[in-house]
Parts: sequence; C-alpha cells; structure tokens
Amino acid sequence: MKSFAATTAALAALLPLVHGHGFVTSPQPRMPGPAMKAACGNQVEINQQSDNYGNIQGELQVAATQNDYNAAECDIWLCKGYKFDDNKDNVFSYKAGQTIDFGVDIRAPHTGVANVSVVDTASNSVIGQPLISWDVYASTATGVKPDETSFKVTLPTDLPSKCATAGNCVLQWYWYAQSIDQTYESCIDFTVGGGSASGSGSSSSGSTTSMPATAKTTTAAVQSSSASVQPLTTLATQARQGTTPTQAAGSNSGSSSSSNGAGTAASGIPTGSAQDTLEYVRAVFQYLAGN
Ligand SMILES: *[C@@H]1O[C@H](CO)[C@@H](O)[C@H](O)[C@H]1NC(C)=O
Ligand SMILES: [Cu+2]
Repeated sequence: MKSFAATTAALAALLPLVHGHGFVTSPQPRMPGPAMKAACGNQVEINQQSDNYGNIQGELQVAATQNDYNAAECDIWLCKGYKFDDNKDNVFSYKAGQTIDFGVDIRAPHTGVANVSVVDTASNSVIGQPLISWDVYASTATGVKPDETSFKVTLPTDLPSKCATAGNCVLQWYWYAQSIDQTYESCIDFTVGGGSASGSGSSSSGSTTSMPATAKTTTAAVQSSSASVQPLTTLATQARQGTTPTQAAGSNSGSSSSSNGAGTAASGIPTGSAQDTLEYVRAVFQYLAGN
C-alpha cells in the first residue's frame, strides 16, 4: 500500500479535476466581469473568473476576508453576484411560451435539489412557479442522470411586462447540494414580448444570441480547463509536499496559463482553497463509494 498522498493523487487522476462542480453550458449564462468586481470585490470576482463552476458558499468564504465586498451591491444569492452590466451583449430574445433547451455540466455529483425559475432581478424573487424542479438532483448514490443535464423548459405565457426589458428577468438554474452545503447558480438574461401572443412586434432587432456568446463560451471553456489544474496542485501540496510527479506539471501549466496569476499570487492562496481541497477529496471518496 502506497502512502495516503500517493493513493489520493492516483485516485484524483481518475476524476475530472475541478474546483466547482456545476454550471449551465447552454444557453450561455452570465459570466463575471468588471461590474461584478466593483460590487463583490476584487478577490470574489477573481475566484469566479478562474472557476465559474464554483459555489456561493465558496465566494462568501473569500468575501469574508475582503474589505471591498459590498453585500448589498453584490447581491450574491442572485446569479452568484454575476451582473447584467457585464453581460449586456448576451441577452436572449424569447417569445412567450417558447421552449428552451438547457445543457448543464455537472463535474461531480453532490446530492441536492434543483430548479430553473424566472427570477425578478430587482427583488431576487421567483416569478410564478419553477419551470422545472428536482427533489433529488445529482445524487451521489445514482450519479448524475441525463435528464438532469439536458432538459427543456417552457416559458410562461403570462410573464410580467417588465420581462420585456433586458436585465429585469433572468432564467436562473439553481442547485443546492445540501449534502455538502454548496449552492450553484447560473443565470440567462432574456427578454420576452410582454403578456400574450408570440413575438410582440417590437422584438428587439431580431437576432437572438450572436458572436459574443460563442466567444464567451470558448473563453469559459479555456478558463475552466486552466482552473481544473489547480485543485490537484493544491491537493498534492497539502497532502504531502512534493511527493507526486503530477504536481510539477500541474503547477507549471496552472500558473503560466492564468491571466489572474499576478493577483492571485499577490494575495496568496485564496481562503477557499482549503475548503475546496477538502470538498474535492470528499468528492473523490464519494465517487469511489458510489462505484
Ligand atoms: C428552488 O430550490 C431551492 C432549494 O430547495 C428553494 O429554496 C427555492 O425556493 C426553489 N425555487 C422555487 C421557485 O421553488
Ligand atoms: Cu462540488
């Protein structure tokens, strides 16, 4: 039997290596940006910029040590604090009653509950009923099921007229993994013709989403793949200094490919890291237990 560290590192190699564990991939959701940085603080924004799959409790852990975290402005339980102002070029134009295909990427199961709802962003309150919900979601016992990551929702036909204005209403995917107390959210900005009928003439200049969204998707993919290197590095470092060959490779590509490297390095390891590492190790064992 090898050392714990070596064994853990070997097991970790079997899993997708990530910090956070869930995000909507389609339609393209809100992403972090300068407006979020201004409201939630530098480090909270960097935390999500480097890992948009991360959870709200992780953000709050970072926020707790930062003076530039403004709870009221950040409104972190809405869209993880991601702001409309950073996503104005990514607003979907829907019709009342339209059916929308969702894709979600879950990188590790954590048993919880989930739903997708239309949310009034001014009050962070749900409009009507959830469009879809799960009493058991991403179960560690069964693994993630296909209909939890690929599904359709249908917009109500009676959304309030405020949803005709971009920024007022979002489609929010919400996953609370109570087994580990982690909340994940993704928000899709959209407009819909007020009240009834399809399309309401004044449909904002035709096209739904355009080039920027595609570019963002690419960026997000790149970001998450670079972010995915870090947990193993942290894990290996914390488990046993310098015992695994993977650590060297991990830290090289991790630090060189991160555009936020300077900021992160200057402030040291984010507060969330130890928690993330524990959570990650737990995920490894949950994964094994589930097999
Ligand atoms: C979605 O699920 C969460 C967690 O159970 C719950 O707090 C929230 O009320 C749900 N949303 C709706 C609209 O039911
Ligand atoms: Cu997770």
